[in-house]
Amino acid sequence: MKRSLSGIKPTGKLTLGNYIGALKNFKNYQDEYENFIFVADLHALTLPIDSKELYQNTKDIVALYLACGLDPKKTTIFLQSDVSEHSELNAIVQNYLYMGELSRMTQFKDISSKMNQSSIGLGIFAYPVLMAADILLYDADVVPVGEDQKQHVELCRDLVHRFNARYNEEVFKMPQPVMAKVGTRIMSLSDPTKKMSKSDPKGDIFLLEDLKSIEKKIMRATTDLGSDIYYNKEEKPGISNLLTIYASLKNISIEEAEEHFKDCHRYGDFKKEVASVVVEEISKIQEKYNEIINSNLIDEVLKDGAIRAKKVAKNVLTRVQKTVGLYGKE
Ligand code: ATP
Ligand code: LTN
Repeated sequence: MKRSLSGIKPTGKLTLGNYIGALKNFKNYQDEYENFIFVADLHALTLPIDSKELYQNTKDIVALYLACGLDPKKTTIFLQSDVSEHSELNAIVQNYLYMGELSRMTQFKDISSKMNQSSIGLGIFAYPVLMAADILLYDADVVPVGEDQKQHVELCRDLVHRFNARYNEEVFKMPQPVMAKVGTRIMSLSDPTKKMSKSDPKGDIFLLEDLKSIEKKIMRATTDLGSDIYYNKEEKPGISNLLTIYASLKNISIEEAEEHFKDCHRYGDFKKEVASVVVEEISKIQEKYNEIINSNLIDEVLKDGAIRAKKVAKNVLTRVQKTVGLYGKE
């Protein structure tokens, strides 16, 4: 059976962008694939984070994984830090990637351009190495991610080529990034030329936000000149973003969403309909989240998930250790 693997780092409260670009798609693989979904908690340490916040974010993400339809019988749900093989494989594969490659990563360039150059942490620089280890440790065939993570998966593919060529055998499986048909990059509601990101409370919609506040944010979303509803990211970035959100949540194409709104010439009416679809979807998630968050389910799922994940990870790690010639791994 083919394997799918993905994860989210618990750096903040999950947004509608995280949901549409990543989370919503994770469950699509659990019937046809062996599905591994984890919380990338070690990745969350790459930028300063309050320990209590990290703890709560981690718990919330697991509850949201379950609330969004991941079935722990079909999907192995676990914490990265519960499977020490991630760090062990990281220590090996870091030697097969180059600093030049890492410094060309868009996400690193964006983050580091806003920081004092002399205090950029090693972890944030080396982030894609650990991410590659995460993927390779499970022989993943597909990796569902939003657009901003595609480059990191491509780097992982470069590593696979290099490593397998070096040892002249298929030690690592070649992973394929897969993205949602609609909504690989949801934009901020306050500035639709910028990505919706956990760190922008004004333009964000959070999955655990009060429903009234979500509705308000959509009604106030920055829109464009004119009154027609059609998709054009350059002329109408705000309307295009809302159309994308609508299409994704209705599981239809952008063209079908345009068709639906072709006779609507008032932005207010359009926004009201988008808001109601978003509120409906998020309220269902919140209802399930509330049932889960204070139950024992989270700990049970993580305990079982760690055991299942470790079994696979250990095998792959041993294979790699033998390949590179670490003594005693025979
Ligand atoms: P941060 O604000 O800390 O950079 P983030 O909101 O970008 O975080 P990540 O943890 O980096 O979120 O991403 C988790 C997953 O959600 C990734 O697969 C990422 O591609 C996807 N994702 C994040 N933001 C968006 C967005 N605005 N639209 C679509 N997908 C997104
Ligand atoms: N970098 C991803 C999280 C992540 C991930 C992974 C995703 C860490 N390791 C492996 C897919 C596969 C992010 O959410 N920013």
